[in-house]
Amino acid sequence: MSLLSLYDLSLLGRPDTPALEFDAGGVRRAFTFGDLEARSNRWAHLLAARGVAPGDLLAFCLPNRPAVIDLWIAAIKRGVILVPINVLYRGREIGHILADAAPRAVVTTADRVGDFAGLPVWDVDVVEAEAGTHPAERVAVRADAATPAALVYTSGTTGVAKGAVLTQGNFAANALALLAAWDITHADRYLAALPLFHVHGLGNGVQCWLASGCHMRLVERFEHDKAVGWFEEYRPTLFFGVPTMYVRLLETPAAQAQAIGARMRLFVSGSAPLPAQVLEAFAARFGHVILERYGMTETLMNVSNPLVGERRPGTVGLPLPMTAVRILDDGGAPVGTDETGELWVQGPNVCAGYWNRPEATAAAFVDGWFRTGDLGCRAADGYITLQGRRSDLIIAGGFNIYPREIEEVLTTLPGVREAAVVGVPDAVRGEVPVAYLVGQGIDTSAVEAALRAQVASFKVPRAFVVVDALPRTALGKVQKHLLPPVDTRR
Ligand code: MLC
Ligand code: AMP
Repeated sequence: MSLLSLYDLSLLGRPDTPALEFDAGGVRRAFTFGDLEARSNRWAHLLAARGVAPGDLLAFCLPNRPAVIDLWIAAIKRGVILVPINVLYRGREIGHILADAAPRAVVTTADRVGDFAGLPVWDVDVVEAEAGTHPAERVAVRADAATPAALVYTSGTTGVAKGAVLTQGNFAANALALLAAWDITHADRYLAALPLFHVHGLGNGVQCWLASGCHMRLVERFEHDKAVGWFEEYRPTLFFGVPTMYVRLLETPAAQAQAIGARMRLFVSGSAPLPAQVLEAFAARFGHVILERYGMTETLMNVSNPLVGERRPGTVGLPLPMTAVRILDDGGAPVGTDETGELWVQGPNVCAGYWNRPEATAAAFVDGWFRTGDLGCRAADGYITLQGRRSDLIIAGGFNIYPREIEEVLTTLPGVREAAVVGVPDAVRGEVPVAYLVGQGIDTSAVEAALRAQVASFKVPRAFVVVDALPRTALGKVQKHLLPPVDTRR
């Protein structure tokens, strides 16, 4: 199945239905599905006119705005593979993606044009205006479930950011599974505050919206001091968020929270663990038990608590329709009930592999099953609980941080001989990174400033601790759990 045939239920089937609204500079822009069909056709013509052929890669680094939607639908129509880039990424992170994917061009905002050396950079405002000069008639290439739709970079289980090749079939299967599991229909109103450069916002939010034909209010980014106002004014029925957003929403005054909760149908959380006490506090305040689900960039969504039935705190629930989950020990044998093992998944939601990395792909896939690197156990009644990861990945506010990447940059800075980065618990972000440094005459403020210039702000450690030596095993491996505790409270 091509993804467009799913979108067509909305784009062609409900042309006069309001589809999308977005506020910019105090002005509301509103679009019907028919408008989106015409706009994306114009963008598809523009891609052709600018020499982007089916199968080509095109990167974008954009805050949420309607142009991302136009670009996405146009790329599906033209068979172009999009490469989303996190807007918080800096030079070296961007450089890695550009070197690895070698896209034809990148679409970005005027202020970021200088960040993308060595390839054509398209100013999104220029492109949007130019698209308006192209015809509104549909052009669409033949595509099927195996046609790649996006290359989404993730640090995955090994630390080097790799591009997961997500196909049209992956996105379609994920959308259909979520529509069925969460009963999303045209009657929903979805408040979209997740960034569209990650699969939570793009793979779940945008796909469920287009496949169901519901209404979407898109906001540029989640801002906790504005979020309550959005809920009050837009009156959504559906919200997808990372745990940090729910922690922020707990600050909502009780009466307002009750009123918002009374109008909502479903709050979904994922991308990082939702602490059971946040689920409980949210239920007390908003009158809703948040539905927690589990996914990955490489697999889109795998496991979800049920819409009807028990949403069990601390668990991610049961495998989604079409997805199978095995929990295996180090030798590849199934573990028993309540025993910990690695989750392996299989289904039409699982990516085709990693871009240009046959060895990483071969290591991740065994007999058609994808090794997630996540550890967990399954209760007798099937509910799955995640218990950590095989790697030392840190997840801060739903953004991934791979310690080794930060350690490598730190050891290039003046005075720093060795570095170890660990995650420490944080009430709002879930985890935050902390750095331990060994060296001579280290100026931690200078180290922080130099690091900030090179990596995304969420990766900059909350504290820098200078120590005499890093605790190591006899084989020289750093024993991170033996590093002295540090207070990161603000
Ligand atoms: C955060 N910041 C952004 C931003 N999000 N800047 C621009 N655009 C965005 N979209 C920056 C802020 O400027 C600030 O920078 C810092 O991040 C924290 O911002 P804050 O305002 O204090 O936000 P906070 O209330 O803490 O909330 C942060 C957050 C953000 C929840 C908005 O963490 C976020 O959007 N997380 C979503 C990540 C996500 O989509 N993950 C899905 C991955 S896919 P500074 O310089 O002050 O630090 C996946 C698979 C799956 O994992 O299962 O879903
Ligand atoms: P990413 O590489 O950004 O796609 O992040 C995927 C990882 O996020 C998964 O491998 C999990 O470790 C984590 N994750 C996603 N959802 C959850 C959840 N509900 N609870 C705990 N961890 C989660």
